[in-house]
Amino acid sequence: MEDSVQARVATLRKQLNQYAYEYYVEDNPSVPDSEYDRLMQELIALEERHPELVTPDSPTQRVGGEPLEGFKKVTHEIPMLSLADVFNEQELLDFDRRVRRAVGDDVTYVCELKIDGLAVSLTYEKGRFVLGATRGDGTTGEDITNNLRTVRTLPLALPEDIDIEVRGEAYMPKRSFEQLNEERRRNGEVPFANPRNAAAGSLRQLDPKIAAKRRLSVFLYSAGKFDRDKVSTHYGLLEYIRSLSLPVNPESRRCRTMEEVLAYIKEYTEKRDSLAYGIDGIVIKVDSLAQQAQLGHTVKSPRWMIAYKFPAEEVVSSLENIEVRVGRTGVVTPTAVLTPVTVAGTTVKRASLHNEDLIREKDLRIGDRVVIRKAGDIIPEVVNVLTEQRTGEEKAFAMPTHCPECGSTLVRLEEEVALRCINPKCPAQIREGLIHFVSRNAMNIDGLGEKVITQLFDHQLIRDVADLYQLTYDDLISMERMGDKSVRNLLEAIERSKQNSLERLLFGLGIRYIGSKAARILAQSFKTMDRLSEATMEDLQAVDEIGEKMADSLVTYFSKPEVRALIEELKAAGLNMRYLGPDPEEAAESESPFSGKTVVLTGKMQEMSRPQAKREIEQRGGKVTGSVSSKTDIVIAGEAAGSKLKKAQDLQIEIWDEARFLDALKE
Ligand code: 0OX
Repeated sequence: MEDSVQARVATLRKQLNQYAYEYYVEDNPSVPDSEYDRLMQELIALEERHPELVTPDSPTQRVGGEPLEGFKKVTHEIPMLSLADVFNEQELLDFDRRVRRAVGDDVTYVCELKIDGLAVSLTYEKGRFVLGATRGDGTTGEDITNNLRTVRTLPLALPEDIDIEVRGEAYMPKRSFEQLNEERRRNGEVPFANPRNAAAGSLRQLDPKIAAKRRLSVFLYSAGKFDRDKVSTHYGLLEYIRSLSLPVNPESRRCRTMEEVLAYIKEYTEKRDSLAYGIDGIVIKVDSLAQQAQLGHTVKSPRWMIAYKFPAEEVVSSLENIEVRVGRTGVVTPTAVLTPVTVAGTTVKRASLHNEDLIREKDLRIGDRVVIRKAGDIIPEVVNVLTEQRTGEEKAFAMPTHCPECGSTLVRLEEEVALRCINPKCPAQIREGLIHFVSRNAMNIDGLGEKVITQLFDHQLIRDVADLYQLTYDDLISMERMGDKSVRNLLEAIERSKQNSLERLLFGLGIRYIGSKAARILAQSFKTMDRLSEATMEDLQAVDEIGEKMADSLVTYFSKPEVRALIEELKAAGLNMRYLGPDPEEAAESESPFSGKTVVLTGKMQEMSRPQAKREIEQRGGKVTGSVSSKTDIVIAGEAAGSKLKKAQDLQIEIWDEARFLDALKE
């Protein structure tokens, strides 16, 4: 091969890297896009002709590699510590005092923006990007090299052949976040709650092609292993990292006094909204590396730095209405319908009001101006009412005494805050029950979602689950947005569902306390619907994991004549009533969102007591523990969740609200 090809390839890569840096990092391109594209095409063509010249750090290789099966674990040789938080000026001054007591009065700080993303580590060997990892629990993270490769602002090769591990925050710029969510809404996908979740979700994609489309970015602010002789201050380290053409946030500043630190905080509290990326506070670090070493660190975080967290963003909106919804189990929940407002990066239109007590405590009236905030920056809540802005036109709200759908008297069961409609014939409960019956982890009838069920129900084509099996082509074609093809597919899906194994049907029937795992255990133990429906309390409780409450619920359920009639009807329609399940171990592993997960419950839930929630999770293969740690997979936050929720946020653990939890139980 001619030397000239090799030389040309090298020149092209150098030029492309330079232009990409100007474009993505400096936001100041020196050539038009067309020139960049032309050079890229030339490089692609040369590499196609000479595949032996392709290297992993070539700018053509941002999206290489096939989807992974799972992420490999990465051990951080130097642990990735986290930040200690303070929430007010006083705590900040206390920090300063502690620092001065330890190292004397000659202290300079560096103030940085606290980027709202997730911590990552990037390893370069001989100047080449070889490994990208998440922080994980600080000791062990996940290998997300292929996804980080797709981040345009990260060079795949450094200008020097050095070994260095740099650390920083991966984030999704506000604009990219909005575009992504718009697209997701258009495609009928659930939008991300905030840019941090979107960034985390993108970096945890097994297919790098998806990450590549997500337009992530990174700011680097520290180093793991590197040649420490290079620098003696944190600010010097930032400059050094920047000199390696790695992206460093430009807003960092040395501050020589606490007045300057406070001025920096004030300045960026005001500039916050105009930045292209989300920040959730300011990080204050001791500048001198010698002083940092003197201060050391606790198990969790360095003593030489602190994060000042901005107070949760609060905005004002109007309470347009309070809607009341009846769920499958009859629980009635009030929801605030708000004039849409942006809070902490996303649009909020509704907020759960949980129950009547909360409405009374806050004295909420329809038409009120209300303060909204997101608990833990995630779950929208109404903080209080601006009573001084009342005009007198506001209308007091009273929870209905009767079910809004069936008119029967609502009751408050013992030990429950929630109101319930206990009419088993309540159309709302029946409709929700039908939606549950066809859902993925129950009968899994594709093409039969909430909208179609509601239409069929409103047209009185279905009143119970047996009616689903009597639907005809003519019934379905008359529904909105149902064409010939979708009707045929749907009929096929309904037909297919008749062959489901017994546990799906059992779960789908929505028997109280019988989640998908209990349904599977029952199906495995009793094998047929007939045997199960004849089982006594003793027979049922003899099964491991079936307690008194479940047994009682089953006996009561099967003793009802209308249940017996329904089961006969389903039999006559040709539904399978036997357990066909394969390997029970395997099935138990794969199907619940809780299998193998460690879950922490915090705050007060409306629909379920804590012990019940615990049981539901355990029935689905999850473990419930009392405190949040890096081993926690999910934190379920009810109302007024406190320090555990905060800790979960700090550790970047997945947080669910009650609605999401209840949905997951249905799965
Ligand atoms: C940020 C940010 C996070 C250094 C050692 C422990 C924390 N989110 O922007 N962490 C750090 O510092 C590390 N700095 C930041 N700017």
